[in-house]
Amino acid sequence: MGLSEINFDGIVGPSHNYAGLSLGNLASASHKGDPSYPRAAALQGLAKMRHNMGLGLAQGFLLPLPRPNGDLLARLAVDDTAERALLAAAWSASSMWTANAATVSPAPDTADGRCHLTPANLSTMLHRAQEWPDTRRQLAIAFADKRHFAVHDAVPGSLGDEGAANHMRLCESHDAPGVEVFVYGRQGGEFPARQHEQASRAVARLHGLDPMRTVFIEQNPAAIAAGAFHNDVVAVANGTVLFTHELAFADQQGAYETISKAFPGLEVVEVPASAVSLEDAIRSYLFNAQLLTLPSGEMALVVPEECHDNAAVWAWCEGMLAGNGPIRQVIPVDVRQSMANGGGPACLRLRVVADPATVDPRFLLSEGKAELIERVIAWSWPEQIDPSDIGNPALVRTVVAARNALLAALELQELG
Ligand code: SUG
Repeated sequence: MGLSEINFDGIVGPSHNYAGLSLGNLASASHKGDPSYPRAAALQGLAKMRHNMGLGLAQGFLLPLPRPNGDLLARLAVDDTAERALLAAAWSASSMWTANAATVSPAPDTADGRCHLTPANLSTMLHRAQEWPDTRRQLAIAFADKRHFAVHDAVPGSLGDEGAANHMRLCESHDAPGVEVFVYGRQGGEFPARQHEQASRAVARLHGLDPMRTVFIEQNPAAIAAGAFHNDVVAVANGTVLFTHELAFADQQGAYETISKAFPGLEVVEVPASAVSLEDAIRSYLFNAQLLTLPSGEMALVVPEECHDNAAVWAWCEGMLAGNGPIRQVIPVDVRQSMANGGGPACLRLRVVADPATVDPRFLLSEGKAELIERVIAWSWPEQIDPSDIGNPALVRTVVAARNALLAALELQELG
């Protein structure tokens, strides 16, 4: 088999909860303290994976990381007097958003012809900064074949890196050399800019990218201020298409020119602010969509159902479909449990271009395996978590046992 795009979705972990931990992520802040439904959340994620597999696309998954994180609790000496947010950080199921797990450069883009993966240090937020050593361990198992993959360490934490959420790739086809676009933010606004330019540049060097096919673009500070804490909340690319809000980049026209110089075949599908305001884009997560090339060659946009609920956004989608653009289908999916923490369909997946035969098969989904995972989730994931339950010893036992049951079912106990 040849190289194809495989989407690795994060399975939503059994400790999924709403702790309001992410400054600048408006959904996380506004759902702080709500009860969460981990079982429903994980089943929504599985349904999305099955849906995309049903479109004829390769699908993989990554496992939830161990929570609560005893090491983090110990290093912070968390006790009854400590801030609840510190306890909640150690319980966070945030590794579900695998668009932040790593930056991935496919083999055709790199100097040594291997696919390179650098886990994101996620250093801006405490609950996310704990992820990368465990993520790295998992990536090193899934992509263990060193003839085809190189898995790096994260770049040092003083340079924030949030992974594929701030990285886009343009190409004539997934297996052809592409142009990689890194989007960084500049500090100084009300909310943190989580992606540091020098982190992006370090990742590009680590991956051995060709400077002629690598571009660095500044995110629009106004987008960050409006709640676009990652670029993938206002732009997404696939194949030759860049689907973007008009206000995604600090210098929008300059960004198009820079990208087209490196990739002359660029097709921009721009949504003007007059049709969809930044506020509506962020509330609906129109751009946090999976822009997929179907086996027929047509492109489909898998959007959250919230897009359907938003009149301006849906009107724009209908108008776009009636026109003659490159995106031929818009498909809403229900990922509401993840959305309430600021994670749409695109946050939940990490794209890896690879030959599926070179990936550890335990991380690849099939219909049978999807049923198995759903069965484990249905009997072992907690139905509901109230914020006051966090830290409760009985809940600790439940979430640890649930994850262990999944690892056993998938024969991945080495992640235990
Ligand atoms: O890092 N939310 C995540 C959402 C990540 C979305 N990913 C992408 N855009 N690719 C974040 O802000 C909320 C957790 C809480 O508040 O409990 C959270 O971490």
